[in-house]
Amino acid sequence: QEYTGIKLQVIEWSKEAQNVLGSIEELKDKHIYFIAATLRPETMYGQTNCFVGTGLTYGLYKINETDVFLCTYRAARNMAFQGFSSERGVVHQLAEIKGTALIGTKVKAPLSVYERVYILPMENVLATKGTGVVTSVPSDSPDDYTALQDLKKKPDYYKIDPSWAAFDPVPIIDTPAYGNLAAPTVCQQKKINSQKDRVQLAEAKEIVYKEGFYNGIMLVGDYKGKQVQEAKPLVKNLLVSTGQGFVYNEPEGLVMSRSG
Ligand code: ZZB
Repeated sequence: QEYTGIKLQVIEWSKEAQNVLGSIEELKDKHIYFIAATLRPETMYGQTNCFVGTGLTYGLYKINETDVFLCTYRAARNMAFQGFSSERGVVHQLAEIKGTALIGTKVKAPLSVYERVYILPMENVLATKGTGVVTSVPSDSPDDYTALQDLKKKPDYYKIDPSWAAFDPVPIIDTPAYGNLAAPTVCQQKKINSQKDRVQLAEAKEIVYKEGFYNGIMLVGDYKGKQVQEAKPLVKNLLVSTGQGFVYNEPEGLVMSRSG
């Protein structure tokens, strides 16, 4: 599985993260990035937030003299075999932190129309997939749309400040069947009410993915007017060539056997 790793730079830590990480000397003056794994680089214009799993633990890993990546240990280890560490296969962990402590951290999401977005909680983040960090595009991902709606409806329950979730989905891809906000449209049609509606969400994801990929037209950004299929590798190259992203492979068989 080939992912694009997206680098979301930390602008300001949440209070809790500041407490855990603030005194760590090796993190001072470093560029620290949440690393999200995506299969849809062309949708990055519509990022409204970034999700972490509340039950997951993350590490901060030294990549080189200036950069630190935040992701699961599993992902850091895979990356260490793909050139993201000074010594092949060796991870250099600087700190560890729980997903819940990261919520409310302010980051810069590459290409997003929003200047700054927040780290927010999602219930269904898989520890065994990607980096455990999931950047959120509610316009074109039913999972993201539903999780963000849940947060907007119940900020107290999810222990977030409402302002962190106060970002509207951005029309970034036009589709003949579901218009320019395909995920919200399909979620409404299927009457999906919460991120706990797993079965319907899986169906919605399949539908939205196919329609966007095969019939979608870019409405924004550097490849506005182009078909999604055509824009996808171009946006990926743009992210990589500007240092805002990188190509990351997940050895699927290996992942399955390790995660058990
Ligand atoms: C941005 C994005 C925009 C995504 C979109 C999807 C969509 P798949 O096909 O099942 O492999 N993802 C990545 N890592 C995780 C994780 N650890 N736990 C849960 N979800 C994760 O799904 C790949 C997608 O799953 C990735 O691409 C990522 O979300 C999410 F408009 O990144 B995507 C219709 C889907 N649209």
